[in-house]
Amino acid sequence: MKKTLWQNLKLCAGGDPRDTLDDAALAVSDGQIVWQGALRELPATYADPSIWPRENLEGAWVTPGLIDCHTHLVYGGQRADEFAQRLDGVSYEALAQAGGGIVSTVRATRAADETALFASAALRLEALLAEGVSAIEIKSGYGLDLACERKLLRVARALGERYPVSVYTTFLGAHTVPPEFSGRTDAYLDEVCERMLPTLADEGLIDAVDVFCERVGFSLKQSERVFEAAQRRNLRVKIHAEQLSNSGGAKLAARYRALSADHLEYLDEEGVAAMKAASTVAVLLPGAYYFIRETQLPPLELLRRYEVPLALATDSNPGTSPVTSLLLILNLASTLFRMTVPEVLQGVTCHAAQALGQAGRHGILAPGRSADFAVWQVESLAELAYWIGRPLCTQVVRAGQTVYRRHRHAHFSAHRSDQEHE
Ligand code: DI6
Ligand code: FE
Repeated sequence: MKKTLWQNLKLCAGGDPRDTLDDAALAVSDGQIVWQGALRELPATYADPSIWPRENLEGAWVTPGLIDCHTHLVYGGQRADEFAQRLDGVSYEALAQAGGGIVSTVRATRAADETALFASAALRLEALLAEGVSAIEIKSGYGLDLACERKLLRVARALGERYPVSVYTTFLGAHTVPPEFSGRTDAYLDEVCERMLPTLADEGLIDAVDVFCERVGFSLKQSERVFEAAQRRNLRVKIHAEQLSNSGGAKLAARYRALSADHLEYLDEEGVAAMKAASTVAVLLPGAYYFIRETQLPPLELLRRYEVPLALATDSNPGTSPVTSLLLILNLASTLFRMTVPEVLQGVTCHAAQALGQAGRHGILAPGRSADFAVWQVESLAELAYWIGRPLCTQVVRAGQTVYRRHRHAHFSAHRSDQEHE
């Protein structure tokens, strides 16, 4: 049984910077936390270094491993040229009509094999892991036929086997209508609800089911078909709701006890109340809000008043949120949505775990739980939302083992001034 006493650390066990411990210690045995608290109160059981060798964290902050609870991480290609065209004034609609948008990523994804999809997603995942992410949700949704949706979900599972991260898959076959079903949305939903979802659920590839409920996506009635199909397989649901308009998607999702409703810029009080009653988590996605230059803010005051848990995520996708930094999301949520430091830190720890139905496993450090934590070289936890683009995570520990350590391997050779050359 491997035993370690992690000490000389500042502990934020629940992701709330208002509840921390200076000079704390964590006793970890066989990957599980068996004791945590102030070092001065360390029980004698853990005091013998010959049985409990020390790991000294030099006064660093320790939080639960971060959780990115909404990503579209696995896909082919990228849409930088489309981005450039939009900067030249070409509209979304014109791009979509010209075969751009989600459909262009669907084409690139269908053309890519699992090896290529794994390789491109791995680069994005590694960037997130280097920022202390230890659990992540990965949606399908760029395949839009059985074989390719299976390919995406298999790659997502493979990433969780290869990397020190817990992967939770979400089937998003109802992301958009593929070209071969253009104008035949309900026929496509037959394929999604009666063939793709049951087949992939039977193959153990689906942990939850999602739908893009939006004017440009699926209607309330169509979204409800997807939820009914998920319910028939005892699968929890999520929804992309009220991103560009108020379709009432969050209220519908609450009727199905959705784990989360995501985006929510156009959410109204009726939707907020329904989410509260159903314990549905509000997952806010400031990366998409920022990148598509949305102007409608999510109803933070209403969500706070009803005490709906607030989670945050990258929504990492090639079209509306090409983001591979969860720390950037903390800054955007603070700066653009005016969320507080306690809100944003809980948004990527305990509330993000709730949005995945994994509150018992991730998002909080406590005795009896796996020792999954991130180590931060900061003086204040507010720095996690404050700095933009600065590497702050120095070590990641999973089940008591260090799985990532940042080395200052960047080397800058001395440069002699021009005068010295003369
Ligand atoms: N909402 C979004 O913002 C993305 N999907 C969704 O349901 C857009 C995905 C893309 O443009 O590739
Ligand atoms: Fe999304």
